[in-house]
Amino acid sequence: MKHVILGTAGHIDHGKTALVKALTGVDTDRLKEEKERGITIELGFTYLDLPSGIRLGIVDVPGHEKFVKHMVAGVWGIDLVALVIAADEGVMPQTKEHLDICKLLKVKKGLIVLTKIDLVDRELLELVKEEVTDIAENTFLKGAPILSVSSTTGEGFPQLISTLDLLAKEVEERSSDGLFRLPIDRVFVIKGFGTVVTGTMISGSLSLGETVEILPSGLEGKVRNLQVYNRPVEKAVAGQRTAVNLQGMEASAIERGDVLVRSQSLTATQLIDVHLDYLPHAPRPLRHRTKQRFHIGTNLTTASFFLLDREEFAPGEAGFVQLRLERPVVALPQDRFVIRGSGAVQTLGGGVVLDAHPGKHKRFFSSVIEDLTILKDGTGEQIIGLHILRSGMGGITLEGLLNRVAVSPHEVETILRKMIERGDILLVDSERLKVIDIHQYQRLKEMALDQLRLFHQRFAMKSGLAKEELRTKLPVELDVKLFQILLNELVQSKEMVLERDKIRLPDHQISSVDEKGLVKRVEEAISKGGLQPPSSKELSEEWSEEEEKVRSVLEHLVHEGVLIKIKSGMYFHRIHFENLREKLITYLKSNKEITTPRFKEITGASRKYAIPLIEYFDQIKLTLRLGERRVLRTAGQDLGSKTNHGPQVRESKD
Ligand SMILES: Nc1nc2c(ncn2[C@@H]2O[C@H](COP(=O)(O)OP(=O)(O)OP(=O)(O)O)[C@@H](O)[C@H]2O)c(=O)[nH]1
Ligand SMILES: [Mg+2]
Repeated sequence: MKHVILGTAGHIDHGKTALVKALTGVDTDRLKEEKERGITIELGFTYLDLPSGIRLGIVDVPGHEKFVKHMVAGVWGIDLVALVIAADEGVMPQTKEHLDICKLLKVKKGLIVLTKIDLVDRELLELVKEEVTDIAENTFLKGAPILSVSSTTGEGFPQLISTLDLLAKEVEERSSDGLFRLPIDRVFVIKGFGTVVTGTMISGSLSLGETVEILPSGLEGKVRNLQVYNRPVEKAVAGQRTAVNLQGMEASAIERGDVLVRSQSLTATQLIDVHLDYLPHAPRPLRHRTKQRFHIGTNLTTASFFLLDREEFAPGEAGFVQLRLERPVVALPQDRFVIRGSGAVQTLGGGVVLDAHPGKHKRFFSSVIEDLTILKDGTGEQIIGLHILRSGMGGITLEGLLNRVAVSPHEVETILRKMIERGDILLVDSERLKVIDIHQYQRLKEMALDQLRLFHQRFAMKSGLAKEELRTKLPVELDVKLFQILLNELVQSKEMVLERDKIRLPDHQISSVDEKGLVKRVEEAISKGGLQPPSSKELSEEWSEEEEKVRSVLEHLVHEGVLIKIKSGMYFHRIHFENLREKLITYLKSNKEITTPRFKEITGASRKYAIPLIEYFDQIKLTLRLGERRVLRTAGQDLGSKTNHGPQVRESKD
């Protein structure tokens, strides 16, 4: 069954609620205060089954100027509007304001209903018709049907119903292939069931049992029951008036203006880029940084206007604005909004959301304006391309894109596949459909090569850079999968060489950078020092070399297994070290234990060397310290093995 939603609009007391009652038999004014004052305050909801079988959901709105905020919430997301005008009063202020609002919200279709015709003669009726034709000029209601009815006598209703049927048939059915969103217009508690929220489902679909989230609060819960027009259903789809019974959510934590979404599918925002139409009859120009009321969905907050392409909006002008919102809202591109004055409350303008998650912009910046022009007028592919480009070297997933474009998931996927095939973008992760702009990817490759070049320059004596270290040197937190793709490609194209887990440039050879023969000289100097070798500082001073360079040679020799690093800055030649080790083992085998002074005697070295050495033997678990003495820890094992201390030699950053 096709679902279409009709909203009423029009000045106070012009007979909107009476019209709905005459059509459906339902009095949507239920509140005590509404009954007492004879006016509508809150939105009213009911439905009508049309002759063609279409179910017409009806949202009845208040006409009172104080409740325009409810009216905006009610008509956001409707398919058709019935602009109601009492024949005995004609066009009044809220007739025009409601029409403005419908225009700004881009309501596509509707009809004009002249009510109370039982109170006027033919002549007056004709005059009102002329007046109505005038205000419909230049709006979506130009040429729309004008019906004359009396809700008291029932005159004109058969024609009204057949006209509604005709219009409803022309309404394009909404696709339910989109992100589920339900802007909440009512919250209440039903005894025995708990919290219920209602709203017009503007996109997507929702099924029983699904986990949902309230935005902006982030409260999560489950769908326990679902109703569409008072009937329980398993699944509700876009275009339906929907009531959702929520499990695990307190009604007091939810309010009108919140949005029900599928868990983790959308994020709220406080900064949005929009294209604004400032109404021709706005009373004064709109200045930079002024604050106005901002209506989106069923939500109302205050926005500060950051004008991007002009000093001010004169009435009738249109342009780009970045809005800073007082409270977070849920917004998607192509969503419509209305702004109303914050002092004298009247509708000033409205427009369309272009970017719901932008960065802060500078004013009068040509690239910002160019991008916003694409977001406003571009094709789906151009818009998606722009968002991918903007995601930079981090890339963006399908889910990320769905938060930024007003294109269905299916369409986004089709466009992405096309772009991948053409080579405009690169697929990073097929599971999440994560992509990166191809130029960004090329830049990333250049950066990786630059980093490696820089590393070789700084640490000429290091054979290469650890893979993981290269990843952290790149400018963004790189996706592991993307890094793997990048590395594979660079290795395959022979721009980099991967040896074990180290990467180097193909022309990087340690020998080629050692023009001064430092490697040999360092080895000789350390060897000559025996068990009292010179430090990197001493060597660098003696040779007038940069200490960094001497250190990198020392580290290189450790890596090659020529030297043993005992502690930071202290290196021994392997031959002397092994000699000492043999002596120590022999001594301990015959004496069982050794004291520090005795060990010092064996080494013939000063405390400066002897202490780090014996501690090193503890550390590699050759000896065990018992107070002032040390014993062999590995008694009974093959102590002659020379491989014992390999793993303890860690490459450190010093
Ligand atoms: N004679 C006559 N009276 C009508 C007709 N339609 C509505 N009325 C009366 O006009 C008054 C206002 O009607 P409502 O339907 O409450 O008007 P409304 O547009 O819903 O008003 P708000 O919701 O407050 O903006 C009521 O007293 C109705 O009985 C009609 O066709 N003929
Ligand atoms: Mg009413």
